[in-house]
Amino acid sequence: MLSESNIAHYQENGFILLRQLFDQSTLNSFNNRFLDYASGEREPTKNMSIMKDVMVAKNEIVAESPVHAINKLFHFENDPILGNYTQHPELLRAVSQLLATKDLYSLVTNVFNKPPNVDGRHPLHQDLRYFQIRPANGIVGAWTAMLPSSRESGCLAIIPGSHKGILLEHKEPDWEYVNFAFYGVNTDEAQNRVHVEMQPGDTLLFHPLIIHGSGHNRTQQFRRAISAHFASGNCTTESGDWKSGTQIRHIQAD
Ligand SMILES: O=C(O)CCC(=O)C(=O)O
Repeated sequence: MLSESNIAHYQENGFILLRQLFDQSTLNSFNNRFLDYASGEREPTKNMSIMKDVMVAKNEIVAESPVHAINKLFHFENDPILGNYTQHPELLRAVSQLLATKDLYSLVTNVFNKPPNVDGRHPLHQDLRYFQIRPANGIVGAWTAMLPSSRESGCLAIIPGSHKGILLEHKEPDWEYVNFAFYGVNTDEAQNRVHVEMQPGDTLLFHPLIIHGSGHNRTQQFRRAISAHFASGNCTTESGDWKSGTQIRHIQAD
């Protein structure tokens, strides 16, 4: 349950960090299931994509193992184990408090896998760039560390308060290696970013206009996180019925 000061912090800064929201046995179940898919032992479910890091895809490096090749697993909503992420009671309670409704939908689901020895940076961006539904205040992102996420291993970096701005223009960054659909913004505030170091189970909830990204993994360990975006049932789109989209799932919070 979020306190009033937690909610005020979210409204002022655009994010809130909930330490140890997920226990280790739940994280183990997510990690093991991810490894089943990433190693090729399990066939992807319908709609799921398992994407290679661009450096591996372009043969710039040879991945040490199949799991070292993977940048992200996209759309896990049809997997019963990973899908539990969007059913976690305390997560849903916090999300429903931030969105002021129990009528929730999950929009997109991801496991972000940052192996050692790839560039792996995610440029500063706003997630609203990827969504058609509005209002922005009706959407919240959740990102949970599955493995330690430190500045050294390429943790998230966010610009507190940047959610009070507008949706900026996004472009592919001028970097040598850019993963698929990683767009970035130009901002004078980049020096105000804070690095959010997280231990397994820690969960960041963040506004879709907050400017955030992540850095290189300079360790020899994986950095891995599980993530979903949630929207209020009160959101709308110009293009019509977003709730029947193939990746959208209705979720009833307690
Ligand atoms: O996990 C990462 O490195 C970046 C994730 C991210 O930017 C996002 O969830 O929008």
